[in-house]
Amino acid sequence: SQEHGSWKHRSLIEDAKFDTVTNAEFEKLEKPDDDKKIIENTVPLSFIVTLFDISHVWRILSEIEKLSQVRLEHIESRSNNKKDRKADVFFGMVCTEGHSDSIIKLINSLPEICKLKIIEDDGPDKHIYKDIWIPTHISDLDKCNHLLTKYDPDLDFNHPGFSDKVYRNRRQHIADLAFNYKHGEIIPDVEYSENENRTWFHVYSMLKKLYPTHACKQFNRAFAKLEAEKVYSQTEVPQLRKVSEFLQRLSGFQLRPVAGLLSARDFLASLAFRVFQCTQYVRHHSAPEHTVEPDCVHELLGHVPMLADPYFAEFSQEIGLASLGASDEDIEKFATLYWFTVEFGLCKEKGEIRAYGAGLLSAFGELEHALSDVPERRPFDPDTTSIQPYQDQDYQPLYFVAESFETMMEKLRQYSSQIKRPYEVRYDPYTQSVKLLNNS
Ligand code: HBI
Ligand code: FE
Repeated sequence: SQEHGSWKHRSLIEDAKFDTVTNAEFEKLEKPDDDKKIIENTVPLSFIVTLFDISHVWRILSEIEKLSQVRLEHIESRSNNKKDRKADVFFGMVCTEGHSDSIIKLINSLPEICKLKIIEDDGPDKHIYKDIWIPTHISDLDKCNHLLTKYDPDLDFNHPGFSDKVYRNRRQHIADLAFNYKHGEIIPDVEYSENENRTWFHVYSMLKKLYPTHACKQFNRAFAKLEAEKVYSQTEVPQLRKVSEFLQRLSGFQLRPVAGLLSARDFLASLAFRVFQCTQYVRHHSAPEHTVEPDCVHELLGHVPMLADPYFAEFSQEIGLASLGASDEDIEKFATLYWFTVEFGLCKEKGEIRAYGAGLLSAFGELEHALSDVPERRPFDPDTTSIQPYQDQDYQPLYFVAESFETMMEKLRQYSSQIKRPYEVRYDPYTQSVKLLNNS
C-alpha cells in the first residue's frame, strides 16, 4: 500500500476482514464501471466521509456507481482509532459541473452508516485562510525563512563567537548560502576549516562511545549505515548535500540549508513536506561541548540518524502536517511536543530506557544525565506534555518516555485530531503538495 502522510491507500480496506467480499472482488469493485463513464465538463470534487464501520465502504461505492454524473478516481482510508472499525475515507472524484450536490445528497441519505466530514476547497483563496498563510507546495518553503534573533553571535554578547571577528564573518558567509538557496537547487558544499573539523571530531568521538548503550536501536542502525556508506566519518564535517541524498534514499526526508533558528511555525511546516531545515555552520570552537543555538553538529549527529528511520520520519511529518494552519497557541503546543519528543525524547526498549531525542544524541553530557537517576521521567502524554514549561539554557530536569514509537504516533494523531483548524490537510507525495480540505 502507498503512503500519503497518515493516509493509507486502500490499506484499511484490504486489512478489513470481510465475510463475503474478497480482495480479488475488491479489485473489480475499486473503480467499478466508473472508468467507462463518460462525463463532460468535469470539475474535481473531493471529500472525506466518516464511516462508522469500514465495511460500509462497499455500500457507498455501489451507490456512487449508480450516479451518472460523477466518476470515482481515487480512494484512500485512514482509521482514527485502532480499537473500532471507524474510518475516514477520502474520495477523489470528478463530476459534471453543477452536479456536486448529488454526492452530498447521497451521503446525507445514508446517516446510519456515514457522515460527510469535509469537502475539499479548491477555491481561489485556498492559500490564505483566516490570514494564516501556509506553504502548499514544497517550493513554498523558500518563503518559510522567518528567523528568530535569539543567540545570534552578532547580537548576543554571551555568544562564544561574539568577540571573534573571523567566526562572525564565517557565519555570515554560511548564512548567505542558506539565504540564497532555492528549492530544487543542489545544496552548496562548504569547505570546513581545521577548527571546524576538530570540533566535529571532538563531539563525534565522545558521543560514539555512548551510543551503543544510550541511543535507541533505530538511531544505532542508521548511524552504522551512515558510517558504512562513508557519509559520516570522524575527521570531517559531512556535507549536507550527501547527507540529504542518503536520507532521501532511506526515508524520503531531505535537507535544505537554513541560516539559523527558524520560527516554530516555519520549522514545523517544513516537516510536513519531509524537509528538515538544517543549519550548515559549526558552533564556536571555544565551546565544542555546548551550544544553545542549533548548529550542524547537532543536526547531523542528533536529527539525521533518526530521520533516516522511516517510521520516525512519518512521525515527524505528522507533527508538521498537524501544525499547518494551527493557531499561534496550538503552534506553541506543537513546538513543546516537538521539544519533548524529537529534541529530548526517551523511549523504552526491552525494559531499558534509551534516548531518541536529538538534543540528547548530540550532547554527551546531557545524554548521560538523561539516563542517570538525577532527572525526573514521566510517561509521554500529549495533553500534559504539550503544556509542560521548559528552558533551553541547561540540562532538562524532566524527560518524557514513550512506550514505543507506535503508541507515541497513535497518541499524537489522537491529540492532533482535536486541534481546531479551518481545514484538514492531506499530503500528496506525487506532487509534493498539501491539499486543503475545508470543513463543510
Ligand atoms: N530552527 N534551524 C532550526 N533548527 C531547529 O532545530 C529548530 C528551529 N526552530 C524551531 C525548533 N527547532 C523547535 O525547537 C520547535 O520550536 C519547533
Ligand atoms: Fe534540533
